[in-house]
Amino acid sequence: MEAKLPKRVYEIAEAIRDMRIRGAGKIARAAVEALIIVAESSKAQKAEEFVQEMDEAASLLLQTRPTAVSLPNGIRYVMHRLRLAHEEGLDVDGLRERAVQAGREFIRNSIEAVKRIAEYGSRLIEDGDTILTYCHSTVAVSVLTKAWRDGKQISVISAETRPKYQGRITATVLRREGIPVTLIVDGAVRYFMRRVDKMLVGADAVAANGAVVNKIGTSLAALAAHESGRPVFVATETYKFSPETMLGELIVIEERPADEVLPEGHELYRLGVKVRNPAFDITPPQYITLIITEKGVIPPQAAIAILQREFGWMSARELYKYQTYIQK
Ligand code: RUB
Repeated sequence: MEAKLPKRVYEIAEAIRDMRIRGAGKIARAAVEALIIVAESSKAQKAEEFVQEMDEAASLLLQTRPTAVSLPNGIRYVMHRLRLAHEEGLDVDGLRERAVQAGREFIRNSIEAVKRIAEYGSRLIEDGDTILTYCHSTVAVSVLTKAWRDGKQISVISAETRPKYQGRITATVLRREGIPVTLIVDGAVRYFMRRVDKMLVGADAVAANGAVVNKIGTSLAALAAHESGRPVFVATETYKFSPETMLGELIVIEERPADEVLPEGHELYRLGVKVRNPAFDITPPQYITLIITEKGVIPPQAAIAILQREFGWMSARELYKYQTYIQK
């Protein structure tokens, strides 16, 4: 029988799905927060019931957005520790404590990671730099803000990022800091590239081969940067690295509703025009200069080393077993 989860958990899942909570880091923290809510409010009497409730919440949250690897990794962080505690034979209160502790630890580490990336990343920014950014990444913004607060006179070109215009959020946040910002349409990225010193973006996922998944259009911008010989930096926490890609799995690219591109009822639909709305694309490692993580700055080719360090304790078999466990 399916457990009735707290209302707030459905609300969080819905907010992630319809992008009121967005950006890979915030998505992961919100999902883990939801697991903490389930753990704290569970009325389960038996350990099995408690684990089942947590499992149901995990599956609900996992289905909200498919591309941000931070989401399954955040959920895995809590559920793996819960599973170990269950194997140890802990009772409901013991399991609750472990789950809440793991959740809080993930959120704390995640916030700490962003601060550290800001420190490492800002060292790559020079006084007088003009930096092109795409979409809205909290991590990329924190790098730019840190550089600015350190006294570097930077300016930013923000691509507006159709169809949801996250570039406007970036422009708002940076402008409120006092940073000079120019907003451009996505199609103007190559036009401006020669006036730019660097490109900086966040990530939704990083694959074992160093390819980076980020907002649709990032790979075109990176291609233009490559053509103009401009460095491309990606600022991302290591929990956005995808362990499944070590086993050759591909990252799923989310396809969002057509009405984000063309409003419902538009004449073009009647004419039979199809609309496609992939939310992310893949930038190959050869167009990426460096990936800035909380563990240090690495070339994209070293992504596998990060994955082995973070997830090396799981053999391929273990990982599959665990994956099945959380996707049940
Ligand atoms: C957001 C996006 C961001 C990454 C990183 O896409 O592509 O660049 O998620 O964000 P969406 P952060 O708006 O569709 O969620 O650095 O904040 O984790």
